[in-house]
Amino acid sequence: MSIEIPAGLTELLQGYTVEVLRQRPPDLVEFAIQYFTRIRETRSQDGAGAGGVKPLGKEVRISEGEPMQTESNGDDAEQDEDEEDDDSDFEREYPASSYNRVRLCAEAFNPDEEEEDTEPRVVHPKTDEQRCRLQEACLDILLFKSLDPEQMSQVLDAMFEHRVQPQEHVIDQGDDGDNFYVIERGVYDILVQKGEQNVCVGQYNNRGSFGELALMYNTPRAATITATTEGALWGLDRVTFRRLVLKNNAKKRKTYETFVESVPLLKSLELQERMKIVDVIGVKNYQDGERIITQGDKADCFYIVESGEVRIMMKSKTKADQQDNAEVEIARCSHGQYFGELALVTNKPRAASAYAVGGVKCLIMDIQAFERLLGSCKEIMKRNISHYEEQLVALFGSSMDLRD
Ligand code: 1OR
Ligand code: 1OR
Repeated sequence: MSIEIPAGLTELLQGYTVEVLRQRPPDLVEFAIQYFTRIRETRSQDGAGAGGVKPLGKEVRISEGEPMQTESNGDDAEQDEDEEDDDSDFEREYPASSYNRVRLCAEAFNPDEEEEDTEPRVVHPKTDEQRCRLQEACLDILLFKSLDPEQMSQVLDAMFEHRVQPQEHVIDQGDDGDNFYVIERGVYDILVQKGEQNVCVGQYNNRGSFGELALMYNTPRAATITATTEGALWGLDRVTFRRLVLKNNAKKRKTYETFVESVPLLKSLELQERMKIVDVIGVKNYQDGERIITQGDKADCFYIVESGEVRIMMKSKTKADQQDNAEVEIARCSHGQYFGELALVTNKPRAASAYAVGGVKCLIMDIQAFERLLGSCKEIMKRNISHYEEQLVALFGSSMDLRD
């Protein structure tokens, strides 16, 4: 008995499989419903038959509550009109929630492909005063550190201000990811569901950023973020984030794959885990003599030396030296070595200062990524911390405990 394979079946299933592999959705059935619904919709608009399956490779804009302008060159004008027509038909038939889900899953930007950048740009107009505040807030955002000036300018154009009220849920765990957020001000709790309860696992205090994971990996939101004070955030839509930041991350992975493999601390991690570290690190250059860490400061970052040398200095404990605030050199870190872990592990202020010796390049990770990705490396760090304590006694004759 021979079984005839219906025309179009292979292409249909192949298309679905490719999208699954590209986007790695958490729920295959849900994704299949959205994928095939979208195909049926496209087909009925095109009047195409079962064989006319269109790849879902085009990014679709997600509309924000805030006013948004899109900039496009003349060539895109007609295409934009078509897109608007498509959207309104589509919206009529599908309720908003499922519509957004389909839109989120419909995008299939593959950062490894050098695609031509033809999408209309998102631009939220800003006053000079807003732009100044935004630039200030973005200065230390690690994910933006490797963007070139043109990409950074597109990011700034696309960001929109979002004022928050105390108790507001900016992100709810389990939701689809819509925006990435940069903090201008305000305190935000990070809550993770454990059993029936939402447990607070950390906090952002007037700086930093969040909401990158769902956008990077096409996963549901991994945590709930609530404002505990009034605050101001800057949002960046998913499509722009993926187009600019993910594209850059693909380059970062290529550049740093071999380096992170050579870092002794990260040896025990799986390749996938090391790549996730690369995804969230920022790269920063320091000039000779520049201070990287200041003893006594509150800590929110961890550092790995990519190139150059870092001198670790501690305020001396002798009376004479204390008076003129003298520092003594206690250690040096070079290629592949790390520093700035102690304060993160002990939850204390920085135990020493760090200075660049010549030009230095460091990979920097924020405390949330450190907690999330380096949990399994903490034992190694703790072992090294006991060496610090021995050295401290030898150097200063002090039995000060660096941990509590
Ligand atoms: P997202 O898009 O998943 C929630 O939306 C955001 O919370 C997430 O991106 C991160 O930006 C941020 N685990 C997961 N997400 C976290 C965490 C975190 N901290 C901040 N976010 N952990 C806490 C580490 C202090 C690990 C918890 C087990
Ligand atoms: P941190 O977050 O406290 C300063 O910021 C960093 O200097 C610290 O993390 C370590 O990464 C690094 N004692 C304390 N911190 C040290 C030491 C150290 N060496 C490097 N750091 N000792 C030197 C041991 C060779 C003992 C003190 C005399």
